[in-house]
Amino acid sequence: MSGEGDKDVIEAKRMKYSDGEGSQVLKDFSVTKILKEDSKVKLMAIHGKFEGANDEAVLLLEKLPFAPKTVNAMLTGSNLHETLKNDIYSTYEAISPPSFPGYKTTMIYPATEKHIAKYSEQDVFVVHETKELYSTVTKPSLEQSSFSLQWVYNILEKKTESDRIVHEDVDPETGFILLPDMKWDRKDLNNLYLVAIIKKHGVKSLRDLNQQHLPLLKNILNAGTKVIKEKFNIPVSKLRIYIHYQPSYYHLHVHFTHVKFDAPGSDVFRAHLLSSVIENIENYCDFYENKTLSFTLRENDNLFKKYKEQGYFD
Ligand code: M7G
Repeated sequence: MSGEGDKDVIEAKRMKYSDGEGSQVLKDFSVTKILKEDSKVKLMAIHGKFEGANDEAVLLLEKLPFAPKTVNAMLTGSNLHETLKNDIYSTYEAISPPSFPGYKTTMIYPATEKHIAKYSEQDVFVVHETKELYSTVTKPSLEQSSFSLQWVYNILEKKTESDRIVHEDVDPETGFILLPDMKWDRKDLNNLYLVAIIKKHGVKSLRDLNQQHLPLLKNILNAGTKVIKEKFNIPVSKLRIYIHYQPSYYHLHVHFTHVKFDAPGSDVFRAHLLSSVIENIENYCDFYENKTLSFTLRENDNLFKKYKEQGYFD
């Protein structure tokens, strides 16, 4: 929880951040712990603090992809330090000019214990959630503790990110807002990542979906793919369109990613193709009420603790 005294500091950080003063924001940041390091996707998650504030922060650092249009200018402006030379082979450590993309930073501030856990390296366990386990373990646990949906409501109420909206359908039952996901740099189309957030409140996840949601799901699929073709010239044959189960945020949303982008959470334990979801419900209206759904949990997840208390992993 934020102490009263932190409020001004937090607000100042927020303002600085949204003003685009990126380089200034991290000046008084200090690292408490490296939560996760992934050399394959070049990502690091850091737990840290700002000088003079009691609140915790989580910072995600991600190396950005090279931009084909500017690669030549980047190379000619770089400083190279030779690290190996052998016959025709040589390697260098390169320092690119300041104007070229270095890394992308995502800041979560103030971060809760759950955010710190979400981005920490942890042991992973598989759960096969039956209909009964959902109602006795998962559902009560979600009601007790899940991530705040404030950012979702801010988008739906046009308080934030409204200038980024790619498409909006205002229908209260079948409507949604399509906009860039926080994970996308909004530059490289090969990494395109949009998220469709439904207007209707109260649909928590895949588990809640039945035939009454078919018009909504079909609308997201059809209108979403149409607008992505029009605005980004990416055809449906290049899109991976899916719903996460379990999601982090329990207000139904659909992920649209470029098929070339190996998006986190696009594996069999998490991603359910929207087209298959629609077909399953068309075939069996209560498919997701009855289906055993498999997913992974990490040892610091609240849900993992609930399953453990029930003796699920014994
Ligand atoms: P999820 O399946 O609930 O959780 O997806 P995950 O984060 O574990 O994948 C939520 C999606 O919303 C993710 O792809 C997030 O990157 C994205 N997202 C989260 N937040 C807090 C924001 C935000 O503030 N703005 C936008 N545009 N996207 C967000």
